[in-house]
Amino acid sequence: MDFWRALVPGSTITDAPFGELRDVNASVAPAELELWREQLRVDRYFQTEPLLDDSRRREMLRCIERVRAAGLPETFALVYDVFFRVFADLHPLLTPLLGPRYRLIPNFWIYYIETSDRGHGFEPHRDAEYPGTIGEDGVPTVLTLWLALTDATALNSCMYVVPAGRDPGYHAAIDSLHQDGAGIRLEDIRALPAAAGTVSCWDQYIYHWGSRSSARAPAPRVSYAFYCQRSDVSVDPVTVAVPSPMSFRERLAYACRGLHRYSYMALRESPEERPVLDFLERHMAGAPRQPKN
Ligand SMILES: O=C(O)CCC(=O)C(=O)O
Ligand SMILES: [Fe+2]
Repeated sequence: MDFWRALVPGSTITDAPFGELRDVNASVAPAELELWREQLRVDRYFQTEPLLDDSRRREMLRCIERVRAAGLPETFALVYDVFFRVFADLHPLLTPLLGPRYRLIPNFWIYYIETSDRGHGFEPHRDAEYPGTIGEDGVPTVLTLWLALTDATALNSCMYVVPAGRDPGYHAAIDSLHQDGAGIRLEDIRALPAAAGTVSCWDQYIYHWGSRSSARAPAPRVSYAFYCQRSDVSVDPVTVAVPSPMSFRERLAYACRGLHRYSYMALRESPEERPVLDFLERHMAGAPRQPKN
């Protein structure tokens, strides 16, 4: 822990990373919420205006830059409280959309897309980890939250989605979790540029990807993503109450869980990566072999 504290002086690591959400007094306008709920029901995604507290956003960026400069995967920045403190900004959005006592599914990823054409986001996919997560009212019961920590533009890699109604494979994916994006027309692809501080949100089945960056991009695209779910559905054995205490070791375990789940494309290609995968498997939350203490 001393290593992490020295790496980003001023960014705390405590056992209560969420802070006191009861005191949150920020709010989201009811009319806006209704529009987003409707867009979630029809298109299965929406984006807010920038709503993250700016000093928190900058602190997250600082942590990510330091972790990266230390040669570590950016997702380890999760050890710092600020990545959970940000729920103060999200709470007024998530409570009406997912109900009180919504839970965090700790499938985290921090994206840092460099300003060159080597940098790119996740390839086209459906998140599709859990089947049947659409409520009776058509509103998703599990949401992906994607927080823009820098401006995400067409030049530095923004998200692209295919609104559900324009995607011939969308409905079958709800139960089958298939990844196929066949039959999508190019004109139906929607770019989601996002100013820093914007929250983008989608369901488990929408077809989406992060595009390729370019040397002409003025700044890297940095974003932070995870899932949240209603409290009355059960899709994953590992979920976290918001707020709740969380130890340093648990946060490391969640970082390992995210890296193991989402870096499979990079890691499984070569035998040299086996020791890294072994490490992640040993330490991640929800793994067959749990950390010893
Ligand atoms: O940021 C990206 O490139 C992809 C993000 C994504 O697919 C997700 O968070 O579900
Ligand atoms: Fe995704």
